[in-house]
Formats: sequence, structure tokens, C-alpha cells
Amino acid sequence: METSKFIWMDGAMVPWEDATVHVLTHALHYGTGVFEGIRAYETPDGTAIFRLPEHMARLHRSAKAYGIPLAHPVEVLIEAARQIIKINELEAGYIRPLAFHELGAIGLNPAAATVKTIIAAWRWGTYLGDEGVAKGIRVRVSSWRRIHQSSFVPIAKGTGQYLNSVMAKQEAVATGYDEALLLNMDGNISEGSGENLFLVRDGVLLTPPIASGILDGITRASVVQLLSDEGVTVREATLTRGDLYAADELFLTGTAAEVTPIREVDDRPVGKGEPGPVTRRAQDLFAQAVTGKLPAYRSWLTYV
Ligand code: PPE
Repeated sequence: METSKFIWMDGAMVPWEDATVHVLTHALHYGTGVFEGIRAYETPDGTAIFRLPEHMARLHRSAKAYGIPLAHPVEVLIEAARQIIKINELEAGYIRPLAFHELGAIGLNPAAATVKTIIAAWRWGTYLGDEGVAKGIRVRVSSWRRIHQSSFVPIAKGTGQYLNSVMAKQEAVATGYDEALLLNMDGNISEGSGENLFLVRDGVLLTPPIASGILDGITRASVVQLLSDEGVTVREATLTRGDLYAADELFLTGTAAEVTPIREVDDRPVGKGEPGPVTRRAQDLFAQAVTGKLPAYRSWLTYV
């Protein structure tokens, strides 16, 4: 990964190499942290951060879900994200807020452990490769099932729950695929290891509902709005593995992944084996919205 110069730590701008923690940090042992992923883009009016308040609000919801008391209100985190882009002189980049239990407790009860909040930012190109964005990626259905709502809070971004995503990703890459799709405990489709899934069938755009155990992605919500505003019918639907094989188009959405077409699933070509028209439209509209070229969606941008 690329590095940058400073990391925001509870209000202080700390040089990148000094932004360290103790080995007895509670979150290192038990995964007691929550995080976000946000992108900033170059626009004709300067650098802008995409849906920043929504991301910081989700960080707060994640923290609440896992009982982590956050010291900083959303407004402070928004301003800190703007400052971290500025001080690192980034025209565009990825922003990673993270809040976690640090020191003062060992054992499962984190109540006595301090909570540290950091925001880092650095340049990060395509998540699944430039070729993936252009031609589509190859995915497989994972042998691992998505974390279930009876054990975790899937709509929260808790650090500990990401071991599930990591194992799915490792398996996919080790077996020659770019990305994994995870079924939930009911055997229905949930999402990718770090992305939401969309399926096109007969011109209708379908995506699994929250009840399928997904993260309620902010890119997902943006793509739903952009395409329904264009007149495309968009519906939440419980999807099966068979639906993947019957799809005309499949694509993934996420802050890191943006809109990435899928050209093959479980060694079967998706549609004609190349990104289809709805996928292309989603990629195009999303790219224009994040770079400030669509006035109707300008309110999604926080200018730095
Ligand atoms: N599902 C999961 C499990 C997930 O982690 C993400 C984001 C999404 C869906 C899409 O959500 P949104 O970014 O709000 O559209 N994954 C973040 C972390 C990726 C990583 O490798 O780290 C991201 O895209 O920033």
C-alpha cells in the first residue's frame, strides 16, 4: 500500500510512522473495533469526499451496536476527515476511520479499556484491478457462509467480524478467482467479501435485502438511487445460487470496489461474458456522481 504523511489520532495529527499501538490493545486480541472506508475524489471544484456524513453516521451505529463508546460526534469526525485529506495533500484517496478499545482491560469485558479513534488516508487505486473494472472479474461462491445475525451484527462494520471476509477472500484467491460471494446460513446470496452484489435479469436490477445478512452499503444505496432515477426498475430480492447462473449481468459495489462488473461466476460466463449495459450505466453514473459531474447529486459531496 501507499503511505501518507499524517494520521489523525483523537484530535492530533501524528506522523504516519509514529501512529502505533501497544501489543496488549484489546481490539488486537478480541476484535473490539469498528471502522469505515470512504473515498475522496478529484472534481472540477476541488477534492470532495463522497457521502461523508453517511459514513460517519454508520461508524457511530456500528460502535453503538458493539457497545464501543465513541468520544467524537459525527461533526468532529467529518471535519477530521477533511483535515486528513488536506494535510496529506491528497487530491483523491481512501479514508479509513477506525475506533477501538485500547488499554486498561484484558479479558472479554472491555469496559475499563480506553477507546482510541484514528483516521488515516492514502492513495488507493482500483480494489479489484484496472482490468477488473474494464472487463469484469471472476468470482466463486465461497465454502464459508456469511456471518449470521444471530451471532454478529452484519450491518455493522466490526473489525472482528471481518475474519469471515478474510477467509472467503483467501480461499477465492488461493483457488484462482478474484473475489468470493458468500451465501448466508439459509443458503441464499448475501454479498462479496467486501462488496454488495447486484444482479440484472430481463432489464430489472435486483439486490439482496438487509435480512440476507448484508452490510447496508452506501455505494449500494447510491447505485439504487442513480439507476432508479434513470427509470430502471430496482428491487430487493432474496437471491439463490441458481439466480447467479441465470443472470444477464452481475456486478459488485463498494467504496473500495466502486462498481466492478463480474464476468464469470463459478466458471460460468455471466451473460455474454462481458459487462452488460446496465452495469456500464451504473459504472458511468457512479463515476460521474462521485466526481461532481451530476448537479442533482452534488449534495452527496463534502468539499475539502
Ligand atoms: N459489504 C462488506 C462486507 C463491506 O466490507 C463493504 C465495504 C461493502 C459491503 C460495501 O459497503 P459501502 O462501502 O458502504 O458501499 N468494504 C470496505 C472495506 C474494504 C476493505 O478491503 O477494507 C470498503 O469498500 O471500503
